[in-house]
Amino acid sequence: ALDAWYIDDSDEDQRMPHRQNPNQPVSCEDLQKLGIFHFKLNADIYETDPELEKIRKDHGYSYSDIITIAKDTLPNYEDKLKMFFQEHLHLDEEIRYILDGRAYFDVRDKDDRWIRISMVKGDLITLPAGIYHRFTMDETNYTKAMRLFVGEPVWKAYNRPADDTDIRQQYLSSLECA
Ligand code: KMT
Ligand code: NI
Repeated sequence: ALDAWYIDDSDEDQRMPHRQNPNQPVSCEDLQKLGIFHFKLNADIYETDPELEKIRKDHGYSYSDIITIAKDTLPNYEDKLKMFFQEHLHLDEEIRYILDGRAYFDVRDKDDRWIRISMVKGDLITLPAGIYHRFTMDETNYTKAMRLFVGEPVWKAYNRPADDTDIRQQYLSSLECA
């Protein structure tokens, strides 16, 4: 199961866990209600993994690439980390599979509170189009991740506020009970 929690509001280093005391855990079911899904895979065999193949086939994730985020491997490391940590949304799903290392994804819940999701090797997560989110390294400063996409990737991020976009309105509607 994923480890996720509501973060505190201290402005110490974003790489720290920012847990509240006592910890305020968020369950996998809570995340599913926000449209977030998680798969646990064996990252040691990602190149030949039939489970990954099945997920890709079922969801149409035809595109993939691999990004290694570390000071020495990613050009403009500091700038990119700042960009990743800007609260934003996309017009498409964001799908990330941690192949090595670790990191955090922060997502807004329906009351606009930040949830931090701990992502370690083997975690694949899908964030729905229109959800506000951000990404940060943790204290280990190293992540290798597969980025998946349906068709040609569109990396464009809409920084908050993006509340007047159709995708944001559609996402908010999807959270309401029928
Ligand atoms: C994003 O959209 O913020 C990212 O792609 C972060 C790096 S991928 C783990
Ligand atoms: Ni994003």
